[in-house]
Order: sequence, then C-alpha cells, then structure tokens
Amino acid sequence: MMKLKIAIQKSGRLHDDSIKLLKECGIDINNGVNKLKTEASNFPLEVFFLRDDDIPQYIEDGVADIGIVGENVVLEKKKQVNIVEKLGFGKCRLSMAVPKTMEYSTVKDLENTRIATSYPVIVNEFLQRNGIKAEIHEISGSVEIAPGIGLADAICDLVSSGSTLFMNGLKEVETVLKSEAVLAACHNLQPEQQILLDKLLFRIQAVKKAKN
Ligand code: PRT
Ligand code: ZN
Repeated sequence: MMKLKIAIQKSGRLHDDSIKLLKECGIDINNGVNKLKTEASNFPLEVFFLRDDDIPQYIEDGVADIGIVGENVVLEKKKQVNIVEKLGFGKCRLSMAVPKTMEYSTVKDLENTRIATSYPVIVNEFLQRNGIKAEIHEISGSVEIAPGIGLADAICDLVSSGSTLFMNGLKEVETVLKSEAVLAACHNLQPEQQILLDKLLFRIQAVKKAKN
C-alpha cells in the first residue's frame, strides 16, 4: 500500500508539538530517539526526522510529500511548496531590533545600517519593499549579540517573549513577518497521496476545532 511521507523537525522547538499533533489525530508513531525515520502503526504514514532548514527542499523534491515547518523557513528557503494549513503552534515574529539607546522613529532610520540576520532573503524583500538601502550580514546563530560586539547596527531575528532582545539591550522596532508552524505539501502529489493528505487534513482541522 502507498504511504504518505511526512517530514518533521528532528529536535528543537517544533518537534514535540508536531508529534503531539499527530497523536491528537489518532496516529500512533513509535518515536525512537536518534532514528531517521519511523512508521505509524495505524495510518499509512512514514515519518522522517530532519533539520527544519532542510524540510522545504525535501518537500520540493518529493522526497517527503508533506512536512511541518515554520512559515518563516518556508519563505526564506524560497522552495516551491504549498502551504496547506496553519497549525497554531510555534508562533513567533521576525522582527527588526536596535540598541535601546538608538533613536528610532520610522523604518527610514534603518537606512545605511548594517543588519545582522539569519533571514537574508526575507530581510532583503522587506528593505526593498520599504525602499531602504542597508547592508545585510548573514550569520547563522546568536544574532542578538551582533550589535554588542560591533558587528551590526541592527538585527532581524525571531522573537517570541522578547526576553532575549531585552537581555541583550535591544528593542523591537519593526515586525517583518508573523509566523507559525504550517503543514506544507509537495506541488505534485500522486492521487493516492492527495487522498491520504485530505484524510490527515480532515483530522487536523477537527483537532483545531476542538481546541477553539
Ligand atoms: O536544529 P534545527 O535546524 O532543526 O532547529 P533550529 O535551531 O534552526 O530551530 P528552532 O528549533 O530554534 O526553531 C524552529 C522554529 O520554531 C523556528 O523556525 C520558528 O518557526 C519557531 N519559533 C517560535 C522560534 C521561536 N518561537 C523563537 N523564539 N524559533 C526561534 N526562536 C528563538 C529566537 O531565534 C531567539 O534566539 O528564540 C529566541 C527568542 O525568544 P524570546 O522568547 O526570548 O523572544
Ligand atoms: Zn534550523
């Protein structure tokens, strides 16, 4: 029988809620640690555990049919995938932040600054949309320390509570994007896989409805 292949985050902020959502959909998966993949016992579903950054590519290539990943990652990676459902967890925003001592009133204040971020594609689009010229410095982690060490004047990073910014003497000045975990799917699914996806989606929507 044909199986639906789903990619979820191997470890990190979305892992537990992704597994929990599948459980709430009545899907039993034995989640062995350090396993690359596993199968559901009561639904034709194969589960791949991957780094979130790799998930859009796997879906575009059809190695996975669907996946659970932050919308921020889908947009940054610019892969051809369909966002089929917002999942209501992993909520955050991608925001511009500057040192709290900097005078900031409008987005024009970002003109000619150096902005550190792990999201160069999304930040570039934001700057273009607002007609701002600035220098983007791509760094992969600990973006919030960049202004303090003189590497950048501003940062653009994910924020949820805001405490990381606060602890680093930064203030949030622009929301670039609001994000949450989404179910993304391959553009060209086989008819059998589309039927399985519809079945899974129906259950996900029922779970979401029950929570409201
Ligand atoms: O190992 P892998 O590559 O799979 O994981 P990762 O380390 O790249 O990602 P991970 O697990 O940190 O985040 C996965 C996804 O969770 C992100 O892509 C977002 O869609 C979502 N998410 C939700 C967040 C946050 N909230 C969040 N607060 N991702 C990161 N953060 C970080 C942020 O970068 C900053 O360092 O948390 C810090 C800020 O948190 P506050 O609460 O202090 O504001
Ligand atoms: Zn990642």
